[in-house]
This record gives sequence, C-alpha cells and structure tokens, in this order.
Amino acid sequence: MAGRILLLVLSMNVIFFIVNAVPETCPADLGEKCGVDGEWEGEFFPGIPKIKYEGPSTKNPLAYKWYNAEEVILGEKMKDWLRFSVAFWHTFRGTGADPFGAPTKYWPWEDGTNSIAMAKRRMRANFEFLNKLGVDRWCFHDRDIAPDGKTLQETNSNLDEVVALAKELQGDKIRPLWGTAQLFMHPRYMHGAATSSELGVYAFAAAQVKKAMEVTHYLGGENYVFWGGREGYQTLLNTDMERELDHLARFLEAAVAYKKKIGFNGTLLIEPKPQEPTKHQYDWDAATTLNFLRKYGLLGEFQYLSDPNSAFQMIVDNSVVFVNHGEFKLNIECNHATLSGHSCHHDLETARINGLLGNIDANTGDPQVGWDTDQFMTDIGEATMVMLSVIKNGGLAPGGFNFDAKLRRESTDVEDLFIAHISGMDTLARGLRNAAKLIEDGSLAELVRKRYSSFDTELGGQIEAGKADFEMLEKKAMEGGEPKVASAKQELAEMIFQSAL
Ligand code: XLS
Ligand code: NI
Ligand code: NI
Repeated sequence: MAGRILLLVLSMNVIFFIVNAVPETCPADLGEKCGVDGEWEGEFFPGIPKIKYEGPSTKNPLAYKWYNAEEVILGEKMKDWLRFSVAFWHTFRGTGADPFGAPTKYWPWEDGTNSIAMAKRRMRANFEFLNKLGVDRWCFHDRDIAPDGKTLQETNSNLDEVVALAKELQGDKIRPLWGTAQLFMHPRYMHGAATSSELGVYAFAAAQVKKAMEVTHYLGGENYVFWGGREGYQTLLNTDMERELDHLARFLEAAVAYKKKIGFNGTLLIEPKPQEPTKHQYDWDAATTLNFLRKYGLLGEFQYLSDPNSAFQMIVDNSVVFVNHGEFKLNIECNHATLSGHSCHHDLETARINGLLGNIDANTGDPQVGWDTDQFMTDIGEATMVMLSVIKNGGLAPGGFNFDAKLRRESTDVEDLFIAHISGMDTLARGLRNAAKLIEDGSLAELVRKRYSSFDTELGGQIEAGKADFEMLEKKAMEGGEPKVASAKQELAEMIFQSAL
C-alpha cells in the first residue's frame, strides 16, 4: 500500500514536472516564437512595417494619408497639435467580449492568463505597437498593466515589476500621456470608490490612487486622470448625495496634496460621463463637473491671456485664451459628451471657455446605439469641430488625444489594431487641416463677429463692462424704437464649414 502511494506521488511529480517544463509564459500554439526560457522571441507584429505618411492618394491601408507628423500647420507641427496616445486597456486588454457574447479576439501573444509574465509580454507588444505607429504616448489604468495580488502589498509589488519593464521599454522618447487607477471593476467598488458608503473602500481607493500617481510620476507621465465610473448612484432613495459629493471633494483635495508631496507636476484631469456603469454619474458633463469644482474651491486662479502681438492670437479671431492656474482640468471624451445629450464640440467649448480643456479622449459613439461604444472617430465634420476648439485653446499640451477607442467585436485581425489607429489619426489630422483652412479663411469668424457687432458700440462696451444699468437700457429701448434683428445666417455658416471639408 505504502509502495503504491509512493509510486502515485512520484508519478504525480513527473506529471507536475512535465506540465511545468512547458514554458508557462508563452502561448501554446506559437511554435518557434517561444524561447527556451518561455519568453516571446522576435516581433509581435511581423509583417507590419513602421507606418509612414504617403499622402491622400495612397491605397496602402498601413500608411498615413493625412497625418504628416512633421508638417507645420498654423505655426506648429502636426504631431504637436495632435499629441496622440494609445489606450493600453482597449488595445491590449480588449477581448471583444460584450454583455451578450464571449471574447472574439485571440492575439497570438496571449496565453489566456493574467500572470505577471503575460503582463510583461503585453507590455513589450505595446511598445512595439507604439514604435511602429510612431506614437510617443500611451495611457493606462493600474490594473490593465499588472494583475491583482492577494493583498494590496502584493498587488503593488506586481505593479512595480511591470512598471520597471515599462520604464525600460519607454526609452527616452515614449511617456504616458496619463495614468489612472481602475476603481470600478473590483466588487469592493460596487458602491463607488471615493463616494462609497463604506469607509474601508474609500481608504482602499485612496491607497490605489496614491500608488497609481506614484507610478505615473515615475514613468514621466504628463497628466493623471480621474474617471468616476461608479461615483454616482442607482437610486436616490438609499443615497446621501450631499455627503457622497463632499467625500469626493475631500478625496480630490487629498490627491492634490499628495501630488505636491511627491513633486508630480502633471495636470489632474477629471473625465465627465453621464452614466454607465452607474445610472447617474456625478461628473455628468463638463458644466456639472465645473460646478462641482467651483463649489468645493478646487478651481485655481483664472487669467485671461490676450497678447495682441502673438501670431496665434491674430489667427484665432483675436480670441483670448482663458487660463486656469488650478490643479484640475477636464478630459473630454467625445462619446461621453454625446451620451450626456451634447455634441463633443459643445463639451469641448464649455471646457475651453472656462479654461479647463486639458485632454480629449478621442472616440465617437454610434447614433443608433445608446451606450459608450468607444469607436474610432471617422466623421470628418466632427473632427473639424473638435480641432476648431483645440486650435482656439492654443493646443492641448500637456494633454493630448488619447484613443479611448476599441475595435468592433467583429474585427479580429492583428492588423486591424493598426488600421483603426491610423484611421483615427488620419481623421483628426484631416480635421486639423480643415479647421486651419477655416481659421485662415476667416469668413466664419467674420460671420460671428458681425452677428454680435451691435455690442461693438459705446453702450455695448458699457454692458460688457457691467456698467449698464436698467435705467440706461430702458432709455435706449425707448429712444431706439423697435430693434432691427438680423439674420443668424446659419445656412451660410454651414456652407462655409462644409466647403472646408
Ligand atoms: C470609460 C472611460 C474610461 C476612462 C479611464 O468610459 O472612458 O476608459 O477614460 O478610466
Ligand atoms: Ni475615457
Ligand atoms: Ni468612455
């Protein structure tokens, strides 16, 4: 009996050995791509060249048609206006799963695990992707890039291990556009993170943000994002909204204090979204978020920058740039703006005129689907309006355009990852070229200027300076008689806009 048990134990050890001898870190079906130590060898995207600009007439899907990084538009290189970034979570963690269906994407380098070895391999794929695309920025959530451990300590050390590799692979060119903490997937965050009804969860979220900020800083990240996916409610019947919002403000104050403590100079960006996953998210849209920041004193000093000698100011219809010297700005996501019932252009302008336009999550929704479909932008008109806002903002730096966008579930080829980004980049590059044409042509700005020209008078000046009281205005109304109201010229404005596309 004892002999049999010994035999069994021995044979189990043999099986254990055989299983372990197969390199754990390489997918099973890769043949020669797995080295002896189980590490991936060679390219992740063989056959995909470095993507180059070939101009609008090329038929090559793996080439830029409109995005020409070094070309100067309105005094700046295209790459500086556009500051593109790849979103790690969609490009390297997106599986194509949806609430009704299983994953559809099986990238050759994936082994179906969430191990540290797999996380490192994905990181290598990420940097090959960035280098081939010619994009210098990437965005990540802490949990996209490294797996959860059994304790917070273990989770942090997993993160450190993967981040050390990312730092090495970044070289001296690539940096995070922003980092963020994923505070919505784990069940502990079901009631929210900073707005959870549980103090322990609030503390856990703080610890996670603290670590994510440190890591973003360590990698040379230029911004840090707060997207409050579960900072909201399902019903007000069980919710103390006032208390939750107070907690959120205290949480953000603590983040500012910590940012200063570690010497992180990046901008803190709040990303509004109206709902999904909660029924009602607190940072509904740009205006709601702005009001929240204002109520809690989280806006800094404002300053109008108007330098009549600057070429830029002359170009953009003499508009003044409104600068907010506070810690927070907004990260406007186009698909979130449309979910909240606005256009992307509306939320960008709301942020811009308040000095809060910090970054754009460049994606688009589907007019027939009522959720955050996170598609790559392809509408040239939308891209042109986006770029009008960006130019008027004087660019987005230190923010940029993060492709918070994913392949459709049915797009399953590795090259589709490239095609999607190239298409999104070309769409925005085309938007930039069109917006520059409109600004240089000046007739749209002139139409707007004329429309308000009745205020370019002595009384108009007094009104705008806050010096016109009701008696003065009554006098004008009585003396001037029935005012002549001019046409809004909407169709002409639309005609001018269309002619630039
Ligand atoms: C989700 C958000 C998310 C943020 C980062 O809808 O867009 O991806 O950008 O947490
Ligand atoms: Ni986003
Ligand atoms: Ni989104």
